[in-house]
Amino acid sequence: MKDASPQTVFLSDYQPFTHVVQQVALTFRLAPAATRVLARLTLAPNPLRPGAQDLRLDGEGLRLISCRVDGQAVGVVPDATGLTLAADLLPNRAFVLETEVEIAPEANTALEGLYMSNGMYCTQCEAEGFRKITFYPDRPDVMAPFKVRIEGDLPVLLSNGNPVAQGPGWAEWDDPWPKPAYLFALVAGDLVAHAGRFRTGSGREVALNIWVRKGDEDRCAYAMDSLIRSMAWDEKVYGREYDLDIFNIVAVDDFNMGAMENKGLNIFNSKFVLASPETATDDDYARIEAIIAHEYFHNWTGNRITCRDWFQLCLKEGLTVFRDQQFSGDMRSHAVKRIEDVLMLRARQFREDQGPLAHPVRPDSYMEINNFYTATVYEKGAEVIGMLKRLVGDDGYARALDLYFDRHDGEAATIEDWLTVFEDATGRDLTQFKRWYTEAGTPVLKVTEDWKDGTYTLHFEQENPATPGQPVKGAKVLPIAVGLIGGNGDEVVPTTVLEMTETRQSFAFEGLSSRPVASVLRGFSAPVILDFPRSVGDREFLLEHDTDPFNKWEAGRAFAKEQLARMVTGAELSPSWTAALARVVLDPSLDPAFRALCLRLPSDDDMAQTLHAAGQVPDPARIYAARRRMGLALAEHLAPNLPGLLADLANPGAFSPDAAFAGRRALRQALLALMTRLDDGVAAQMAFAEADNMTDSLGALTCLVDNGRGAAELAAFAARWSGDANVMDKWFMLQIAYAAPDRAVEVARDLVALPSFNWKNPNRFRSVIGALSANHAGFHRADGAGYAFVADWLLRLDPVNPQTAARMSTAFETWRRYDADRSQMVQAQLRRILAQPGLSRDMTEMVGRMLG
Ligand code: B3K
Ligand code: ZN
Repeated sequence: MKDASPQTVFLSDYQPFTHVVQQVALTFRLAPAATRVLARLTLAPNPLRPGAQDLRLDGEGLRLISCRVDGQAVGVVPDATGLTLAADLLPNRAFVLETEVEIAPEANTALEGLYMSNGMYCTQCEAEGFRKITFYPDRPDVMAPFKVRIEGDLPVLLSNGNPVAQGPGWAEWDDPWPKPAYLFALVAGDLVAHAGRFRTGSGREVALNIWVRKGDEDRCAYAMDSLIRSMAWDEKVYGREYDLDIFNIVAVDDFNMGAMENKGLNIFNSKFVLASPETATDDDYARIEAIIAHEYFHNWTGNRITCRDWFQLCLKEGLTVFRDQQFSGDMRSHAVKRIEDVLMLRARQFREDQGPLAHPVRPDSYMEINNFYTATVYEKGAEVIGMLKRLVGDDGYARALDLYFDRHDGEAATIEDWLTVFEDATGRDLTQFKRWYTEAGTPVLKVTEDWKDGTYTLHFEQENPATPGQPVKGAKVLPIAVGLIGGNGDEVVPTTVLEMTETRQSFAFEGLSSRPVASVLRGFSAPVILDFPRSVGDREFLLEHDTDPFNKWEAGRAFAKEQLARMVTGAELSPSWTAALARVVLDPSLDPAFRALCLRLPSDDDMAQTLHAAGQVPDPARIYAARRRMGLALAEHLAPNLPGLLADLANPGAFSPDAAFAGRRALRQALLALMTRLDDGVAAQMAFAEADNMTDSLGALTCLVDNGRGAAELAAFAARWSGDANVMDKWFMLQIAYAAPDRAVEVARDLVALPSFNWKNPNRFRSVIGALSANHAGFHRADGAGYAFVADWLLRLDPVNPQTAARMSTAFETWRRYDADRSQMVQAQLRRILAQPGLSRDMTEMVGRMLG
């Protein structure tokens, strides 16, 4: 939606809506170019807003056909953003407002509101898409029961709630649970269902369906299994039962994000539903399980209890991410899950927090709310809940959650409500803790230690860096989980949570017989940058002996980063790093998935972030070269062991997506990557030829491409999978992400010239533009060609799909890290984007913030 002068919305301006909506009845007469939407709203004055009030309804791009109040036609003319009914047109009691509008779903390329994807109608209303369907108070605190009638010549017609009646060409649905408009959904298509059943704890039967295009039904089993496990888990762990007779999931190919939790009718990007061993990698399986769970868990955390306004987004997203992380940990491995989550947090959220787009977990203003579905709201929002749980304990957390569901069921709540529940359930004062919600930025936790007369002391100092609009901040409450390990590897002080509330604080451990080695910030107990200079000996010791799996991994990680930081300045890699890492990799008592994570070298972007945080100017080409040297040294060190390890890890018979098997494949893949550095691609070529599943096939192909090989294999892959868009996205992505830095832009240019580069499809667009920005040295190459390429494509996508274009623009959020030439080139591209006439509100806000 074009918007010449986008307005800023402020949290402090919140007011309840003028009216309450008691009931919504919608009729859709579907037609691609001219769908009619009849809305019958039963409204009443809101006692919270006394006096006669105008009724303002949101609406964008709607052709108004008629408008009636209690059956009487009223002459009103909509403006660009909605419709106002003056107070004198409205009775001072309950009344019925009927509108009829016309919309054109086939012309909707923004994929927000009602749109079409491969002949199927589908909706996406969060955050503000419902206003593109009908005139309505499109805000989350207006909750109402919805009845929906769909008329259309497609065989499957779905909406929220329970099915009421259907006949040829029509269907009626009734959702008894009051909901905000952002949870409305409609789907109409020629679809088939993969069906299942679930019996709730109280004995109600729920029909489950995953609706897909014909031919995809046999790729739904894993998603269905994940759904059933999610439903059982939420009953067992949170005491939350499902509350309708039916739960539908629909897979769609054109979708701006992962999935959407519409009440009783979740809509998914098909890449997060469809899986078979031949087409999905182990990572895909894990993501499907997590996203199915996430959307299902929203039924309680998001739908039954929703957000008062969009500033409270983390109330549902942070909590639901936290819940899906717990679930995945229970299903798989808590240690591995925690490491993966922290890798993601650092790669996305720390990156965001350290740049011009930094914002609090609960922002206090926005121009376009879609720009705030961020790693900060989601992932840092989940970390904040993890800290809260650690501070109040598992029992306190369980009591608080029970109280939250009791007290706020059916309501639109706030972060204040959430914290009050914890205060009431546990008696703890959370005034200071609330800063985690209101202040942006990643705290830096500096640690020093001393040892004297049997007393070991840890000295902590926290720094809360300035972020846009927030120059000065108070100290945060930091739960710092610490354990002390004796020289023989025994734990002399088991994990203890130190609560830091001041800028500087020391904690002493008395009565020790010898100097211990401290394991600090176990389980990554607070989302901070830990600045604790350690000796090589301590790092080696912790990598070998730490009983906390996160910190065991972290010891190797910190060690690798220190080595890389020295190597970019030309220093040699220390053989003690290689030897220490090899010991972990060769330790058969350790989980293969954990060993695979230890083998994963810090990414180039992670190193750039780390060097920048240490006050240096990162040089992308040098970082890339140092990481390649480090990988080669590790490969050479492990060379004698590689053939044996690879043989031991060969697939034992039929494919299973289980965590245990996936872990073996991950380790094998990491070792194959090392082998490919040494053997001219022979092992990877063989692995590619023998692969009977996508994990192994794509893994082998990645090894080849990463070493400038694999032309024949890429061609064979494309020939086999050209009819499968989700698989072909991987093919696009891989070639660019793993291209040699000086070739990445050229590879991307060649790929966008292919007829199969359907750039209006968000998955395909991301698989090219996202892959180029993920190729750190390629994107940041010195002549600026990477920047120009990405900017060109953002400008092209913006008028078609501003939401996805704005999201992809975060490729540029790190520009301040780099040297003057690069910074200037990025700024020039950002200014070029900003100068584009008719630039979307989404992009205007993002680029404006990035330029600062
Ligand atoms: N709530 C949706 C995200 C909506 C994004 C709107 N731009 C999916 C999720 O977080 O579960
Ligand atoms: Zn969510």
